[in-house]
Amino acid sequence: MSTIDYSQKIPNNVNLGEDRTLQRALEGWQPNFIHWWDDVGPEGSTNFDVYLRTAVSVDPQGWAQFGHVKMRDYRWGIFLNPGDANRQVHFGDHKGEKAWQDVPGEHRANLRRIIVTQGDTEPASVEQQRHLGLTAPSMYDLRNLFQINVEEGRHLWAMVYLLHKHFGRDGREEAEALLQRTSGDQDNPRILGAFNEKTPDWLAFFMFTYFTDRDGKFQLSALAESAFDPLARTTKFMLTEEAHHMFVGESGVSRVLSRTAAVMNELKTDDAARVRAAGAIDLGTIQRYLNFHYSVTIDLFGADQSSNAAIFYSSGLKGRYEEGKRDDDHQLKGQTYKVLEVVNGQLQEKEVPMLNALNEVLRDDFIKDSVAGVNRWNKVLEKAGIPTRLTVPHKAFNRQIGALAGIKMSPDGRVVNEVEWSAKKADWLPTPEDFAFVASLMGRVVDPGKFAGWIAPPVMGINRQPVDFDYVRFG
Ligand code: BYC
Ligand code: FE
Ligand code: FE
Repeated sequence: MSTIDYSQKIPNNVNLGEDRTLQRALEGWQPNFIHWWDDVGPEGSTNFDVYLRTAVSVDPQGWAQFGHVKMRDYRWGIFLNPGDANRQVHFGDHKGEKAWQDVPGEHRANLRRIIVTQGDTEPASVEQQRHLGLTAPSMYDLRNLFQINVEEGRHLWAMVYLLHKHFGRDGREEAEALLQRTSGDQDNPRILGAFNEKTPDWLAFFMFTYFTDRDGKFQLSALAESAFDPLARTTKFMLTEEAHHMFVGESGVSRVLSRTAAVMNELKTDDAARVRAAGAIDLGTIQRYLNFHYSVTIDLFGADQSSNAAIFYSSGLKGRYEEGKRDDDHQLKGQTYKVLEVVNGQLQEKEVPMLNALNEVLRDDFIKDSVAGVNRWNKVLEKAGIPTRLTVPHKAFNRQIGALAGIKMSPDGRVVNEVEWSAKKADWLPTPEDFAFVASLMGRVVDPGKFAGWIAPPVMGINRQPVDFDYVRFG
């Protein structure tokens, strides 16, 4: 198995030492990355020793090693899954041809754009989460936040490697620009909508890692099918790290629900004000956060009809989720798919060429996967004997991208008029008052084994360590 060379300035399994020019270019980018990390990375974390996993191999059996690491000294590196010399393009117009080790000239602009868009989300999420360490509900959660942050930093490295290695001068310029755009910045924002939103508190963080990191799972899976082999191999390895990010979100929301249910049972109430007064987050607020994060995340899949999506697929740049497991012709010409549109104030299905609807296909795969986890959250409520259930809102609710953008839609899928929208909006999306309440619960709890009152402890610690392990040592 290819182990990773940690003796190098930039740990890697791509024989970086053999390509001096590339190595020098990346070593030139490295201090800019560290500068960016110091500037907008996790606030105040520089001297913390954190129990982090670091990739030591790309072998799925045992790829990571755990130990206390100074945040600043985390070894961000470049790791590609092993290649297969006989790999073939398995979808689109080039199906059956040999997979590409270099970028074909005619696909260069599109590939660069995909890699830049992917790369842009990674530092964006670190920026969005930078203040959360100050209000961690426990040392365990603080460690998980930092783990995610360093790995999103590594995902940025993954894309920057591809830009530097395969796109020459404009690749290097794009790599610089990835450190210059800033989440939420007026003049130079991140590329995609969800990555310019705030992640103001830990409930938002758990929803983000459940829903938005799951967009990562689906987009990376689609890129892992790419005919451009280095992109496929890089994203495959990123996916091994992604599972933990979504776990943090799913288990985080479960633990919030578990605490809320306990308070509701203790007080024998479902009254939001009483639940809040007891220091737990009422189910209505949780549902509104869910509605928000779900809707901004499904926007990340792009317009429901997109000629870009058709080109990306036909030219082999980006496949479908689990392309290899599907039994159709993997070219999709002449096939159709149903998308939604509004005609005379009514939602209607419309059959369109499937190639143009591939953003919608991926969004629908994402939706299925998301709903499964929401059902697991509902099991927590069910077990506690609470009759309320969480639901994902209708696909057209609160959309900003594609044919459904700007439509006034209730979460249960009715087109509503302006008056009803204004009257009900505060029931459907988090209000300033919800944010203020959740913010009021955010204190810093960092003694080993202690947890804030609004969240239950996890069932297990990290890497079989006890829940009260000292995951973070404050220097
Ligand atoms: N916000 O034809 P369309 C992750 C733009 S998450 C703002 O549909 P296309 C992570 C679009 O760029 C995974 N703008 O575009 C998670 C286009 O702009 P131009 C991220 C948007 O190309 C958590 C225009 O609207 N990876 O890894 O078919 C933490 C027309 O749209 C948005 C990827 O996304 C939006 N939401 O599809 C850390 C993979 N949506 O050209 C990390 C790479 C669309 O008119 N990206 N626009 O100026 C892609 O595959 C595609 O670019 C998209 C868009 C699916 C995003
Ligand atoms: Fe990522
Ligand atoms: Fe992630």
